Amino acid sequence: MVSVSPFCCKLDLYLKSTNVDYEIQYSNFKGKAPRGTKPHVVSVEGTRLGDTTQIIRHLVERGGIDLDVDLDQQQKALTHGLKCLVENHLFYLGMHYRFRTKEGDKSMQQSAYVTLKGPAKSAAKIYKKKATDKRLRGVGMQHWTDAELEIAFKEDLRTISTWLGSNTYFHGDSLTTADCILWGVMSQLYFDPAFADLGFVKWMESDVPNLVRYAQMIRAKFYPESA
Ligand SMILES: N[C@@H](CCC(=O)N[C@@H](CS)C(=O)NCC(=O)O)C(=O)O
Repeated sequence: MVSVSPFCCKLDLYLKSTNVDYEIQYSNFKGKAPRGTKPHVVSVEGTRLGDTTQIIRHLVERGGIDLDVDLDQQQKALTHGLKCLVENHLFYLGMHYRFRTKEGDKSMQQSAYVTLKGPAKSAAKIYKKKATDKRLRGVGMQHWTDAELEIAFKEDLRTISTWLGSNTYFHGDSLTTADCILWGVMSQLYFDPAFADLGFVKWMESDVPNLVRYAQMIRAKFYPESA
């Protein structure tokens, strides 16, 4: 996958599907990120922009392709609902599994931390664990039990699966911003080995097979090199 960050994968699919000319630069640190989060972009004029929603809005306002131009009000409202669920709820549950479980830690060792060595690696792990605790505290999830976290995680995925139904893309036959949002999270939940080790991939295959089919379709179409 392009990144272990769902927001980076979301933005990557948006840029790829709207034919923006871009180059990815990886960093373990946030550097000069204007919103303090990854991803951020630097325009050809040197302007730095952060937050995927703001970046996409900025590009559309500057004449970029608006993937949502043909959506009606109800579909736009559903995209907003999906975004809130994915980015303000499911994302935190994913963070829990990635940074607060041994399966998540093992997967990070093999991917994101792979370029770090010795003290830098330990520092990154401690920082991530602390940052995750802080972010989960902010949304009231820090002290949820394992069972509560799992119920919430599965409920989110069942809801998205119901919305998706038998559609090819989230809103039907064409890719829209909703797909960038959904791919962002599915690129992690279905393809990161941590979620297979936690037993969630098996669960997805039996309980939300349309989401699995969807994730495989997006990967085959837009990321054939990793399929
Ligand atoms: N609303 C932001 C959220 C971005 C975000 O939370 N990114 C995470 C990485 S997935 C981040 O940078 N967390 C802070 C950190 O890693 O220190 C967006 O849409 O870009």
